[in-house]
Amino acid sequence: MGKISMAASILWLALVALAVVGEAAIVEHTFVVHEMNMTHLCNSTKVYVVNGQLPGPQLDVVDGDTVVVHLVNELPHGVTIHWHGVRQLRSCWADGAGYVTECPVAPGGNRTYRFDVSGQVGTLWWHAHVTCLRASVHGAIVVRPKDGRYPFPTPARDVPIVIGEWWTLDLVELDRRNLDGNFEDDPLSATLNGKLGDLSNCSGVPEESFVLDVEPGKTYLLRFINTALFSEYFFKVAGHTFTVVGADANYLTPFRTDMVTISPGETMDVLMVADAPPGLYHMTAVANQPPPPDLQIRALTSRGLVRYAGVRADNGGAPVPAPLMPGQHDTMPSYYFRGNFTGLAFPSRHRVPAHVDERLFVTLGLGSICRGGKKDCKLRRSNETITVATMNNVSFHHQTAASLLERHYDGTGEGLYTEDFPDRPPRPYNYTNMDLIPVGPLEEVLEPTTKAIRVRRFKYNSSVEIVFQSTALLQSDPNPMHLHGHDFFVLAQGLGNFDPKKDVKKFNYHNPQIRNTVHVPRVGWTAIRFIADNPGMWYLHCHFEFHIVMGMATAFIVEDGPTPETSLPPPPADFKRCGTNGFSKP
Ligand SMILES: *[C@@H]1O[C@H](CO)[C@@H](O)[C@H](O)[C@H]1NC(C)=O
Ligand SMILES: *[C@@H]1O[C@H](CO)[C@@H](O)[C@H](O)[C@H]1NC(C)=O
Ligand SMILES: *[C@@H]1O[C@H](CO)[C@@H](O)[C@H](O)[C@H]1NC(C)=O
Ligand SMILES: *[C@@H]1O[C@H](CO)[C@@H](O)[C@H](O)[C@H]1NC(C)=O
Ligand SMILES: *[C@@H]1O[C@H](CO)[C@@H](O)[C@H](O)[C@H]1NC(C)=O
Ligand SMILES: *[C@@H]1O[C@H](CO)[C@@H](O)[C@H](O)[C@H]1NC(C)=O
Ligand SMILES: *[C@@H]1O[C@H](CO)[C@@H](O)[C@H](O)[C@H]1NC(C)=O
Ligand SMILES: *[C@@H]1O[C@H](CO)[C@@H](O)[C@H](O)[C@H]1NC(C)=O
Ligand SMILES: *[C@@H]1O[C@H](CO)[C@@H](O)[C@H](O)[C@H]1NC(C)=O
Ligand SMILES: [Cu+2]
Repeated sequence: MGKISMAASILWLALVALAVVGEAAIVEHTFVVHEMNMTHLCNSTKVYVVNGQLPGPQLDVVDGDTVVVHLVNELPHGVTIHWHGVRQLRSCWADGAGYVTECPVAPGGNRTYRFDVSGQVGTLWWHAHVTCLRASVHGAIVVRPKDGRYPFPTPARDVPIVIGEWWTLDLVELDRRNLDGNFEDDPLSATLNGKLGDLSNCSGVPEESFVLDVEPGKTYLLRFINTALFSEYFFKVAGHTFTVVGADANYLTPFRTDMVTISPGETMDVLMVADAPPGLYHMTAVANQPPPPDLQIRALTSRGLVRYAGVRADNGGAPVPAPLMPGQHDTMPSYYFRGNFTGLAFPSRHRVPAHVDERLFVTLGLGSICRGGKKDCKLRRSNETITVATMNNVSFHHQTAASLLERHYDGTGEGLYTEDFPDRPPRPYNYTNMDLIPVGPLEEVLEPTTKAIRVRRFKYNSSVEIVFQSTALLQSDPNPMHLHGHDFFVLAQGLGNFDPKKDVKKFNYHNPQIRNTVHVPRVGWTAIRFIADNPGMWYLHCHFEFHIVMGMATAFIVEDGPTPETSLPPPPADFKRCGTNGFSKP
């Protein structure tokens, strides 16, 4: 494995040299996905990784480059890789969403992904997009500007900060348990760049911490990625502040903050100046969660260190300051943090469509279905029901036999999916009534739901507006919603129930942020708008893993436009179609 990644990085260096002289380069890697034993907290655990690395290898590209990744599957499970946030303009076949755009690569099989990264600058990432494997099969995609210039002072160095989780439960087993409505499993710890940090120990021996080495006065570009399955995180560094300059590979109007808040699926580019008295400073990442009566998971934290050059390991005898973090149940700092996001306007490219062709209002919540296909069962989280997650009272059914894109392309979608995803909730209620959190009588009538594959079709070039409403139905989680193949404008967010009469007035048409993932606040709403300009079949889902597994997902079909340049091309010559066993053909 070492050899492969070494060869890949030498190749990469050669290719970057090309890119520097201004030509679009081909960035080529081989990703071998395999099992490995890793020891943390005195326990050897089997993990799924790429090229022996956790986090996996970083893809370094320049805006305009082509990426070619040869995926070799040495796992006993099927796998796909999704290039999270990459626009994939007219390359839906390379999106890597399991059973949506392709059937997974069989054990022992392989596949080549080929796509352009164009018109995007900043941080994206890649991850497995089948079952829960993305908890350890993931890595950064760093996209640098063609001319090397940023709309902010050039940093001395950039450093990915991958927030993750350390799981000892087998991830395929975790998926099986989530599908069965069980979401009570926890990771053991949070991680920063794969390190659990010194707050975790086994028999008093602390775990290794992530260390950021800095020189006084220099500026660092921290590239945050939240790869965690379950939690939004707060992140701080004692004695330092941040300037947030980008998110999801789009620039933001810079704003100052002393805390970064990031939800699963999001990325954020953040400048930090090493302007404190030279010394050691703790950095802390803490997961937040809604307070009881919502179901509680273990408090998750990882701690690292900022180390100024030349400072002794004992900090010259002085205590190492640690940042003061909000309480894990305080979700309001997340809401206010997100209120500060505006896009750095590029008037030509980034004009918000003034008209709306399709308007959707989508509720996000939980529900339940009867176990074993029964018609009637005891509700309120009894063992006769399976808890599922829904969008507009539809729980996405994860079939494992076909690719929705292939069937759409072949015109054989009938019988597999229907195109009637509802534009609004079928049964309006007080979405944010906290009494809906179990166990009470109120939710009983709203709780029953159905599993189905109901997708939504859009004409090419239509302007789509969606208001996502997080509900309190059985729980009050926020929902980081991620759309494949498109970036969208985030027009506004609010708490409580969305009220079209007064809330539309808050929409920012002037300089909204442009994102591929948006954190819809806890018992609140977020409004987005985008142009459906990328023909194909695109997954839309919550990036909390238990929510997606439980069905908080759907897919958007974007029709072909009038010309070849506005249509989805046929699958690439080496594209491996679905076989009869639910894996791609060899
Ligand atoms: C991991 O450890 C188990 C138990 O010791 C062993 O059977 C297995 O072969 C190891 N796997 C790898 C990939 O080294
Ligand atoms: C990919 O799969 C093909 C067909 O099974 C095989 O011939 C080839 O050797 C494989 N390539 C790699 C790199 O594993
Ligand atoms: C070690 O991990 C296994 C799962 O891989 C788990 O069953 C066991 O309880 C763990 N042991 C300890 C001491 O944490
Ligand atoms: C080890 O962890 C335990 C429980 O998390 C904690 O109480 C203890 O202080 C830690 N010990 C050290 C030496 O860090
Ligand atoms: C911006 O963030 C600050 C600090 O968290 C907060 O007080 C303020 O309300 C935020 N602004 C908006 C518009 O939400
Ligand atoms: C369901 O729960 C009831 C009451 O808690 C218990 O008696 C019964 O054995 C359970 N059934 C199954 C199939 O677990
Ligand atoms: C909805 O529920 C919230 C929270 O319980 C409550 O404050 C609000 O008054 C309710 N709204 C309506 C229209 O009943
Ligand atoms: C969902 O639909 C079912 C009927 O299939 C209905 O009983 C239930 O009340 C609906 N729930 C919501 C939240 O709309
Ligand atoms: C897309 O729509 C815009 C505005 O509605 C229009 O100006 C443009 O010509 C359309 N493009 C295509 C390729 O249909
Ligand atoms: Cu969710």
